[in-house]
Amino acid sequence: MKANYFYNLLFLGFIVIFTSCKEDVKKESVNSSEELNYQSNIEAYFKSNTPSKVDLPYETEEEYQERMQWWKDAKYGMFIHWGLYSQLGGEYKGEVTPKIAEWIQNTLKIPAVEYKKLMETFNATKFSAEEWVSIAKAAGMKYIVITSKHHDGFALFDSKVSDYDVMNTPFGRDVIKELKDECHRQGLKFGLYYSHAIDWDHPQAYIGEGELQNRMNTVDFDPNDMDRSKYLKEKSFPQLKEILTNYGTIDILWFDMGKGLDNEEIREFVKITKELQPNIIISSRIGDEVAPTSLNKDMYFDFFTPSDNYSTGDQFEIPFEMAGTTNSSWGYRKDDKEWREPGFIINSLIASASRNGNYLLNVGPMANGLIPSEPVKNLKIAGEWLKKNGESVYNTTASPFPWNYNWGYVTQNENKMYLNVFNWPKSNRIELNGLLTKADKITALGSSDNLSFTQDGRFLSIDLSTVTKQDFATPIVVELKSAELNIDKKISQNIENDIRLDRITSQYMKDEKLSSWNFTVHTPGKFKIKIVSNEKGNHSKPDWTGADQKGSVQVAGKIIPVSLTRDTEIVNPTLFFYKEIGSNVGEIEFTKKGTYSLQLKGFEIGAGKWTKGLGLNRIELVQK
Ligand code: H79
Repeated sequence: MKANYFYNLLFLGFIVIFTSCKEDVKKESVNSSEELNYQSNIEAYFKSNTPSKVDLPYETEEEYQERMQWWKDAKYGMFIHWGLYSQLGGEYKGEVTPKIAEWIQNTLKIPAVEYKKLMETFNATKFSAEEWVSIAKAAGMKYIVITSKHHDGFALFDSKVSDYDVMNTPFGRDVIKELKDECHRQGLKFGLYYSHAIDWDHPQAYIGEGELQNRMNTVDFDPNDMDRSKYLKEKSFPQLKEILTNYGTIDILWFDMGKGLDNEEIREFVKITKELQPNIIISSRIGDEVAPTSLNKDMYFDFFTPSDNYSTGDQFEIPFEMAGTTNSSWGYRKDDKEWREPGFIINSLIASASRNGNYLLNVGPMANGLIPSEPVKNLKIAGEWLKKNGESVYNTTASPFPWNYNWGYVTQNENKMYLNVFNWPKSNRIELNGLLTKADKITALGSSDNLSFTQDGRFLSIDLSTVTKQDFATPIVVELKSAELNIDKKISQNIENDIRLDRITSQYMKDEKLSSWNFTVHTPGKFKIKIVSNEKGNHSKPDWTGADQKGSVQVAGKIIPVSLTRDTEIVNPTLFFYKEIGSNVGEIEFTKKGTYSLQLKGFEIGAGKWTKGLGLNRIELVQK
């Protein structure tokens, strides 16, 4: 999937569209956390979706925020992929699929008539909605999203539109109804995934040409002889109406893989959805996310879905939701035992929360209805941590700082800031850089003992030596004198004298392949320069594009030629399958205090999993 893409581009899209009337439009800039006014851009976004075009009820920004509130507070949901493919567990007639298990029909080119025979044996004797919802609840999840129909076309609900549904299996129970009722009984919100564009059972489900044809069923059907409007009219629109009509309130509609649909069709999907469920929340994969600038004008969605299992520390224009797997597949895969550890899960969740995002973590139940025991165990352990420390996650808002910290992540709730320490520093101290609001009181979450701290100018330094370190992460609560934070967003050397230049704080000029930062130095000296970049691409064969380009670093009057080498490797849980690669590129001396600039030249930057260019994460200047 070429999806995703475009972290930066999302920003760029908004910046370009919404500032283009001003005369001072400069080059494209990636970050500009200081200048960007998120609120007004959201407003502009909604105003661009006027009723005249989409024929939707107009919604003000306040109404949007209100409708999204439960979702933003929830932070954590369970994704469930379950269907006929669950019986195969990634293997068909002795052949193991090299790709994600729910794609097996497509990847192994199984003829539809053969694949459909799986209906005859679908009998989930151990299925219990109560058990699934209890697992999600014990994990600390606040909502569930399940595949009402995945790409194979098989419906897990009672459909009058198509016989290819769960009612025509020996199981014969409406899974969607049972799960929905149970979710609402146990107080969880309930959403549906619906594969609106791809359908391997319908002969007319045309997506597009070239690469897009890999997503279609070309084993049984001839792509040259397809009329998508028939598929939409005969199956996709009417089934969408069924799931939005027959089950009471549906809280989320998780459209996926909408690339290939045109804007008129997308508008029709939105219209049906919103008319039947006015408060529903819609995923951005309803359309082609590769072209956000045009989508912003013509589309309507409520949250943005960045690349699966790939969180790069960016903060988006609208809230995002990172969808992730507990092993490497969405549908059950019997040979995949590489389960995500509780610490990884907690890390991904908090990394998302600290950047205005939710985490939708998947389980792939087996055909008998049981969720594999390993992820259940890991989810439960993470859930126990959340039970104790949930205050630092639920109902919070993003970090007020534009940069990231080595020790962990920041979230905020009114005048409280939560610092979740994942990497315990050897010095037993952590610091905040740029906080001008005064701290009143600092404690470890769950303890009333005051921690000692110093606050001097832009630096708040906290002594952790009396804190009992928790498993996985230890939240520290900073109570501030005011909920209106005053943050100095200029980059500065930190207390340990190092300088961290995150990609998200850079100014980026794409045409000139130039990333630049300004920062202040308070303690001069010699520094090692290290460039850290992320692997990307297909998770089964991560690609590191660092060696593809050459350039230079210009800093303090010195030009240092740069060709990146794979010097160090770090596992960063938020990237799951991908590593952070460190490249040592030389040294620099700052002889005086003051403001400096650093420019990275010659490198096209593409932070997304599928975007072209170097997956730049940050540059570290470490004092020798
Ligand atoms: O529902 C889950 C996946 O089945 C679907 N979205 C999540 C939430 C999905 N994830 N990744 N993809 C789809 C990427 C698909 C990439 C593709 Fe391919 C490349 C489709 C065709 C070529 C991977 C490789 C799947 C089949 C071959």
